[in-house]
Amino acid sequence: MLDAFAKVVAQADARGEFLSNTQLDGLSAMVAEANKRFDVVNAINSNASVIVTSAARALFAEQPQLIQPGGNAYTNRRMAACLRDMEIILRYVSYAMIAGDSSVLDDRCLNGLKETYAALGVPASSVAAGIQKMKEAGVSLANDTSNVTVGDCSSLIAELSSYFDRAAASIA
Ligand code: PEB
Repeated sequence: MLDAFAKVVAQADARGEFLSNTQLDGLSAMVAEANKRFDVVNAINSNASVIVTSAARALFAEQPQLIQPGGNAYTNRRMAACLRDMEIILRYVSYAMIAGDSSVLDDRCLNGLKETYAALGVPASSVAAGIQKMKEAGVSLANDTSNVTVGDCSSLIAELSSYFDRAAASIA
């Protein structure tokens, strides 16, 4: 598991070089913008259950077969497993966001997940659709300017979106 700092150190070390100015500038910008990053992560953490439940509700409205007999979210046990999976994925997206690097998401959540869903007979494309809905909810919460100092968060929002997209793409 890497964060943005460990990542550039590993890259530079692989080449036996000092950190480049570009790498230093990137880290410097990250430090300068750090409070926004904390606000984004806080918006997700403190609204995690809303993000998960609203995304699940939207998913089941779009794909009602999932909650009908024979569906993959039919029975309390499967519904609970589904909501739990969405929460796990959201949690790893939040870790990637605070780390500024996707490796924790890749290594500890996405690695082998597609194969796991195939083995379980859970439709991974439906999970991916659920992730896209969590992205919409997460991005809109992260873009909420009430109770924070207003600033340009476009690159952080793009980064946040990229972690959701990465999770969806890895299992789709
Ligand atoms: C991944 N999900 C399930 C299982 C595992 C995961 C390992 C099998 C074990 C269990 O049931 O608990 N676990 C999960 C994960 C990590 C992990 C992401 C990452 C670290 O350790 N059903 C639907 C939707 C979807 C869904 C499409 C969006 O209709 C999910 C939610 N996951 C789902 C279901 C099961 C499951 C298990 C229904 C239970 C499948 C079954 O037992 O029939």
